[in-house]
Amino acid sequence: MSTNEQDNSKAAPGRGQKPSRWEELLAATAQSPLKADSAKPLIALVVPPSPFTVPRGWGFYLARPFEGITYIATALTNAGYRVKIVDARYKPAPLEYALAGISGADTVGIATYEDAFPFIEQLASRAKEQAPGRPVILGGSLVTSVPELVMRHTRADAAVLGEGELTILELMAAYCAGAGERELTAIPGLCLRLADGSLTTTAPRPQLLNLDILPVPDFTLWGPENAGGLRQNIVSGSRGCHKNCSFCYRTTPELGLKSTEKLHRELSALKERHHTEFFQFTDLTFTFSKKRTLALCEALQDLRVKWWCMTRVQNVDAEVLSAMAGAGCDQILYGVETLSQAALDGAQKGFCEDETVRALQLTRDAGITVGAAYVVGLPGETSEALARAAAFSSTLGTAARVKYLSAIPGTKVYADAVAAGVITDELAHLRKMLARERGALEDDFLNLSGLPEKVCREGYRNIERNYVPGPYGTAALVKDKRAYAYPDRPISESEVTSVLEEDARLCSGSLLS
Ligand code: B12
Ligand code: SF4
Repeated sequence: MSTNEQDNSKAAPGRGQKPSRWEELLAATAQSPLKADSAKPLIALVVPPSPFTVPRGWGFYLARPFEGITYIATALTNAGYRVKIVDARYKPAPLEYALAGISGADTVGIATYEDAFPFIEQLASRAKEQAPGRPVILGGSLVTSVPELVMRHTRADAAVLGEGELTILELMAAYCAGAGERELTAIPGLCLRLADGSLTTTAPRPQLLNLDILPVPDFTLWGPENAGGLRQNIVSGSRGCHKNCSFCYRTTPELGLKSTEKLHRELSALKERHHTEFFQFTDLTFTFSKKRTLALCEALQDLRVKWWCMTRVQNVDAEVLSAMAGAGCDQILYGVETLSQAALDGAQKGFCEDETVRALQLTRDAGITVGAAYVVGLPGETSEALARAAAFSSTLGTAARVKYLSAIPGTKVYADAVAAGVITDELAHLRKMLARERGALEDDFLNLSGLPEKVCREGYRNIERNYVPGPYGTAALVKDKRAYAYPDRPISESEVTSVLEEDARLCSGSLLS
């Protein structure tokens, strides 16, 4: 979509329907949270570890609180439940850490990511051994994309599919009321294990289009070590994406929006609470509407924070980029993916190289760091296009990320790979292939390009050589963030060193150092 097309934000708030009881509860408790009720279950929410790595300067992105689980925890806390986040990332013995963390909890929730299946299946099983009658609930992108597969091979009782805030409130209320199977199967948005061991998927829950009813995510629920170090916050103004690229899975396929006012209030509160100097927006297409982007930039301008976002090359023009630069935009990551037109068309990207060049040039001219994400291994990739991508990324398209093609469950690439017999065992794909993917040159990968593996690996390496440092990749970049947000409180040299050390630790084993 071009930036001049119709403003989709009109579609957002509520569609004129009467809010459900659970929407009302979510919105009301966001305004006036209920006191913790000791009669209600204690819910432990587990965040699994990940082998995933990132280039230098992006380490904070791996270590900061994930937004999804924070929303779940906040919605439950506001409704009076006692919640404990058990963050198993970067722990020497993650399974033991998680098991100790959930002991004593009345309900266990596990966030599922594409690369964490072995941990999830072990934890669900051990959690049931620890307390057989205690509900174990899965949620997040992996179980949403392949619910039956994941539920069949774990011992979880229920899976919350898609957006979780309303479903988890309704499910927990049902558990508290001692609901039976008839009541549970009437709750939308679930995959449930029934008493006879069979699985049933309930009616889909419509996605929230009006995100203004969400609470401000309470990152302090992650505990003091995280709450104290939130100078970078991972946030979003929207959920979903209206495109459907062949390799990309969206937990929320429709576009849900926060209003500019809500986002401004939320970011101001987070800046105030955590001394935030940098926001990482996870919106899938930040600039999908020109009108909305200009309004957001106006709101962001007076916040005095640097920020990063992702978008499509077709969704920017000089006016938008100039407004973004003026509002503190530090870097934009574009999904360039490949310079082969056949591969772009096969992936349903819907743009061409000229549009990429135009967007990247305009971004550079606006004074914003250009980031480009590439995928190696798509059908239609050519060695000539890979060589051009490397040359291109050394000039205009400065690479920020290159990854091999991955068959992510729920995508066309995945369905095609299963249909064509490239993936013969879906469970093995989850347990082995995906669980080992680090986002690094040495990864095993799905090569649908028809090119020899060696050519793909060389193409990857040549693009990677041109990495632009991530937002916290050098001392100058670290200083720049603080100076912009807090001009009267310069960062000390020792803090700069500790930021760079954290980054090096999290990105270790990764490419660029
Ligand atoms: C930010 C991000 C990351 C960051 C995380 C940083 C951070 N600190 O948050 C990093 C860089 C680490 C990352 C890494 C990877 N990511 Co990622 N990432 C995202 C991204 C852009 C945003 C996630 C987010 O915060 N969304 C906003 C929140 C509100 O939504 P949500 O997470 O879906 O949470 C909701 C529901 O899922 C549910 N829910 C979530 N957890 C739980 C838990 C329980 C118990 C319950 C009940 C409900 C529930 O309720 C939440 C609120 O509604 C998404 C795309 C997207 N926009 O969703 C991809 C995405 C989640 N990532 C994806 C992938 C594949 C990966 C990687 C495996 C790398 C890869 N191969 O590309 C790695 C490893 C993941 C990991 N274990 O960390 C895929 C997942 C696909 C799939 N089928 O599993 C997605 C959907 C991107 C895509 N389009 O392909 N990622
Ligand atoms: S790759 Fe980007 S544009 Fe395509 S569906 Fe995913 S988020 Fe949307």
